[in-house]
Amino acid sequence: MKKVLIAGFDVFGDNPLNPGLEAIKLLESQQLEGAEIRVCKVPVTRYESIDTVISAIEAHKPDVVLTVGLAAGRSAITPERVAINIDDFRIADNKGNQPIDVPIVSDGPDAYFSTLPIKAITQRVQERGFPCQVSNSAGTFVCNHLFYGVQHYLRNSHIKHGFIHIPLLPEQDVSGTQPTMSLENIVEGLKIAAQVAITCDGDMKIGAGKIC
Ligand code: PCA
Repeated sequence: MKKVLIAGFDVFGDNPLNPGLEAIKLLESQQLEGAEIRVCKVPVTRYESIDTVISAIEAHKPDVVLTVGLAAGRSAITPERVAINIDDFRIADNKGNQPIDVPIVSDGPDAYFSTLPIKAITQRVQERGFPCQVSNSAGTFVCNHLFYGVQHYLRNSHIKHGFIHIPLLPEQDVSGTQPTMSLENIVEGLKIAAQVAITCDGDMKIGAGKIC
């Protein structure tokens, strides 16, 4: 039986909830077709986040790793295309670190692409009725940091990995001014993404480009 590790971030900043954390609590007991789900809670802290996911990879030996975090302001599930080798934190992480323009891996390449089939995931999630779009920037905070660090660790491995940002939960926007997605839909979308990643060899060549 194949295994998918889904790693969700803990709470951070002034958000009392992280939908990534809430999603992994529900995903822990769920099953995919032909694959089991393992989950891992990730601290929103430079390097500790990477070490936590590497330890979970070593413990569970998954075929696919999905790392998941909140992107407030987004209206869709967004598989990230690329991780860049820079930390430029607009706010401090949960241990007070706030690096500005510091490489994550000093001698690492400028960027790594996701090894998930991001186009196939996007198409399948949309077909099942959930908003989903390829994103071309995971930002420069701990999500990008984790995405880059895990991809660097997996650079010579057959384990597929990529980062997926998800929207706020409805209860996180009591002013009603931000886009949100229900936890049920987020969980369903992540399950579809995991199933596609387990099943798909390579990706689909379909356009998802943006003009700025
Ligand atoms: N989102 C933040 C870090 C943790 C999370 O869930 C980010 O996008 O960097």
